[in-house]
Amino acid sequence: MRWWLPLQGSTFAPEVDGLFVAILIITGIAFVLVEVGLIWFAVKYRQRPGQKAFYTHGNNRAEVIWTAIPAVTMVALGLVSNHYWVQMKGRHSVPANAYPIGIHAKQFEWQVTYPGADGQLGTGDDFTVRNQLHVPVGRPVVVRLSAEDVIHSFFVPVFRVKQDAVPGMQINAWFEATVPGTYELGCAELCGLGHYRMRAQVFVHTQEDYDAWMKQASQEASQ
Ligand SMILES: [Cu+2]
Repeated sequence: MRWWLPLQGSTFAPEVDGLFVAILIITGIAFVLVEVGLIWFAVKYRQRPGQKAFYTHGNNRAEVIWTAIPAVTMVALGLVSNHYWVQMKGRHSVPANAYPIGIHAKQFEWQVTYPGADGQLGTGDDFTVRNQLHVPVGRPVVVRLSAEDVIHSFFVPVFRVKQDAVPGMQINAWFEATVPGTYELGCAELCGLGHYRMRAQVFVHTQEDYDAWMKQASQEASQ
């Protein structure tokens, strides 16, 4: 039983989780310090008989310190996360050898188009399967996302990949699966009444199994 984050199923997962935990620890420390200070001051300076309130501007040095530390922390986190962002979502981030799969989102299903034997989308041997995303393990995959009607969001938690699919646009999202198994793809954008059932299964295969599945599925599709 997993009580914390989902399985780390792609090359992105350790980096995303590392950043998540780092931010959680930093904000956790800040939270504890601020709350302890709040309670400490509320008790220490509570109203007591004979004690008179007085006006104070505050303390310049303390203000500079508690502004500078969060500012530097934010910039550092921004730089680190930008490094990961460029890897995952940067304009030139998709590896040249990535295996292409088309995903068309519509109310309320995922239409997954496979490139067939030639490994190329947009050719005669392409075929489409509903609500099943099959990918090979250990190989970069690029999904070409489009939407039929409204904005949907392609979200595979084990890959730590989430990308909106927007009508009128084709958006590329890439990942490299690392652990064979069966996982979940969900729509992460409230897209209508059937949003809750807009989900698909993700099958991560070894290359051998993937080739066998591809052969069988393309035969079934052509019949
Ligand atoms: Cu949706």
